[in-house]
Amino acid sequence: MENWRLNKMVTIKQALDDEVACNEWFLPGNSCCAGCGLEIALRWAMKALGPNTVLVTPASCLNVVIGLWPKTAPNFPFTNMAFAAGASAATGISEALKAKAYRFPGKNWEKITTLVFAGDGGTTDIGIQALSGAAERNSNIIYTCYDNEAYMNTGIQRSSSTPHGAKTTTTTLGKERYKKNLPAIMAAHEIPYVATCSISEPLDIYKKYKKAKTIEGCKYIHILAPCPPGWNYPSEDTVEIARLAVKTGVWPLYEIENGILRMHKKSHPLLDPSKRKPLIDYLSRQKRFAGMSEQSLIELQQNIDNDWKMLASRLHAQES
Ligand SMILES: Cc1ncc(C[n+]2csc(CCOP(=O)(O)OP(=O)(O)O)c2C)c(N)n1
Ligand code: SF4
Ligand SMILES: [Mg+2]
Repeated sequence: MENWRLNKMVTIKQALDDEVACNEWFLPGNSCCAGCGLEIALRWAMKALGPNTVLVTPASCLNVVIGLWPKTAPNFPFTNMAFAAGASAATGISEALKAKAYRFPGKNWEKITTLVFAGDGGTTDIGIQALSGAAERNSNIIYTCYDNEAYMNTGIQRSSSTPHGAKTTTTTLGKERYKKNLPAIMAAHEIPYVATCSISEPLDIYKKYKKAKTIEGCKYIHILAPCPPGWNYPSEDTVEIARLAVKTGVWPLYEIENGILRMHKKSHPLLDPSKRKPLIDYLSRQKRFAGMSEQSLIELQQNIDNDWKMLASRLHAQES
């Protein structure tokens, strides 16, 4: 085995500090497509959270790929939920667990984590009012948006999380509008924890979920999860494409804990635009961006730069 690969494996092993993390909780043999980013996201989130977790899954690819009992992939309790109701169902579960802990002290009901894993359609469009309500109530849940940037399960329709220029079956010439910045919207709710992740940084996913588990209240984690059939690239490129999203600045990695923004070590240097890889390196790997006009490219770049300026001004305000 190549040395760098061996070193990386040793680092990962050292970081997975407990037995729970060395186990698999979202089992292989499920019906995800080859190279599915969602599968990597859930696998690593569950390594951090362990089986003492209840998963709520609104209508989405995940809803389907978990499979049918007794051959279901999650090796822990989960519930399928109506499309719009992920956050409200999770609030109900977490309140029920609180009531159980009160009525039956010493049984560790309060140690169970309530987790939502919802797609971008289920989060940025149809689930946003339930999510906003849960955030305002500060419900004790971890809400995850796994973002494959379209309604994949029903045939690649655009969502408000689809980026400018991307072709879907409902934006055949490329989407005109820009991606909705949901992490920023959630941060504006002033919940205790908001984070972004990429499936190319599994240890970052692991650490952020470990942290989220210890925080009381509403936690929001948004994971970029590439999708080979939806983004139109070869399945073996998933991790590389997610990595390019980070390196080009398309997807900044950060966390906002009690209002304090911290950039991930791979994103912090990119506050300087000259350190970012060219946007085209990311776009040219995916056929959904094929044929994008020069003007669209410039507009997308401006939109990305504006998001970075917002992050930089927040960091600057913190420091002064
Ligand atoms: C109220 C309602 N409208 C539409 C659907 C059909 N539907 C099921 S999954 C899905 C797409 C979900 O997209 P997203 O949340 O992005 O998850 P993904 O499929 O991309 O994983 C749709 C439209 C539904 N189940 N319920
Ligand atoms: S369509 Fe995309 S998100 Fe859905 S299972 Fe396949 S790769 Fe995963
Ligand atoms: Mg989606």
